[in-house]
Amino acid sequence: MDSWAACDVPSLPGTGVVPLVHDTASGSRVLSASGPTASLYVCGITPYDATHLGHAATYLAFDLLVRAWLDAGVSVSYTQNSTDIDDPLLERATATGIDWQGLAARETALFHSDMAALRVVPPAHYVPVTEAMPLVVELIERLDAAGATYVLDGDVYFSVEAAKHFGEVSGYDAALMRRFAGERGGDPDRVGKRDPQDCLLWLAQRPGEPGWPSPYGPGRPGWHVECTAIALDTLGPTIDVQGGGSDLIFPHHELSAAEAEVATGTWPFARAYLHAGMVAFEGEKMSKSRGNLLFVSRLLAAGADPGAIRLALLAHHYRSDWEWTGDELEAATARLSRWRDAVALGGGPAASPVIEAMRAHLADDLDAAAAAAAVDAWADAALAGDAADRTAPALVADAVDALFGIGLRPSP
Ligand code: 5CA
Ligand code: ZN
Repeated sequence: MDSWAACDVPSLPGTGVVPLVHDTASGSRVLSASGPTASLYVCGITPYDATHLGHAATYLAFDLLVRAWLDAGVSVSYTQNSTDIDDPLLERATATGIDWQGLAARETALFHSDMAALRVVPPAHYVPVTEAMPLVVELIERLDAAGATYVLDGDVYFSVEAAKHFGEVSGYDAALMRRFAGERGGDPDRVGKRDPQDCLLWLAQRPGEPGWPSPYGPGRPGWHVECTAIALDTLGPTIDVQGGGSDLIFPHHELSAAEAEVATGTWPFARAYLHAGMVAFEGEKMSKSRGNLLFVSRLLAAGADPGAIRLALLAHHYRSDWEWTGDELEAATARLSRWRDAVALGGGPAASPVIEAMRAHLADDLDAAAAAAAVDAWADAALAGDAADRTAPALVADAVDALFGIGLRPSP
């Protein structure tokens, strides 16, 4: 499937810095790219209710990384999936009387238009799981050949015992694993499983549900194996960064890594695992299942500036959990117009210290809030008439555009 429309990313004078990022697995900072090309796999949406501000915050976090890489002269190979067949999507389709394909197509289109409006650099590979069935089946066959699968009442399971490094992505103990597996789409208590953490690879077709052909009979994939298959196919056995929100640490990223380890015989699957914090609203994590959602499309339709939405979200460190209160957008809109006023003056303090400060803060585990404070300081000085370097406004506008994805010039 095509990704959303690309946006221009200006190049800046000098050279950017490859960010150090916090890796969940090691708990330490690691260099985000290991060579001239960085590979990135970010888990995509399950398209039944898109795009809420929590989704947007997570995808913007990875957009900061992509933009920092581009600024540092690193080429980016970026894949995102779409979980366009899964239990919650089928349940929502049934509840609303829409067929599941129509629901997925509608919400995917909305997600793409939101991402384009927010000027998120699109992934080169955008792969819905319904377009990846042969890859998934091939991966299950590899796991089967490795002796890591078993069948339970017609469903095929992955045996975590086969993965030596199982548990090393999350570092969670057995009790926490069990709890999160139960809360996040797993079936730790299903009778007959060899280990509570064994996960579904292939779910035999249920009455009234769609199914795809496989050597195990018609059915559909389990959740984790879709991302493993799509990542291995598009990015190779070892990727630089796997990302998503912190609710994907376990079981999703743990099990994806375990499957990849058994299939390829290599470890780690990702050199760094990056996880964005959870955005809450009305006291709880914003989530489709709870229904406490604020949609990007509604804010845009109500006249919000996409740059202000970006700035509101980027004002929080990507790893922190925080709550949207409603004041963020107003504050970001005021901040953005101050930046735009400063750029429109036609002169200001020199740009290079601002650009270097933005780069240094973003290289420090994507500290966008600190980078934005550097722009504030420049704008304050420009508005106070402190200096009149006539080249500075255009360069600062380019830096905010390239590194933050926010336009400061009036649209033509
Ligand atoms: N399709 C799977 C991944 S393969 C999935 O988790 N889909 S999702 O639609 O539920 O979430 C998409 C992304 O948004 C995930 O990275 C998830 O961690 C993130 N996300 C969901 N809710 C929030 C939230 N409230 N705050 C921040 N990020 C969130
Ligand atoms: Zn995923």
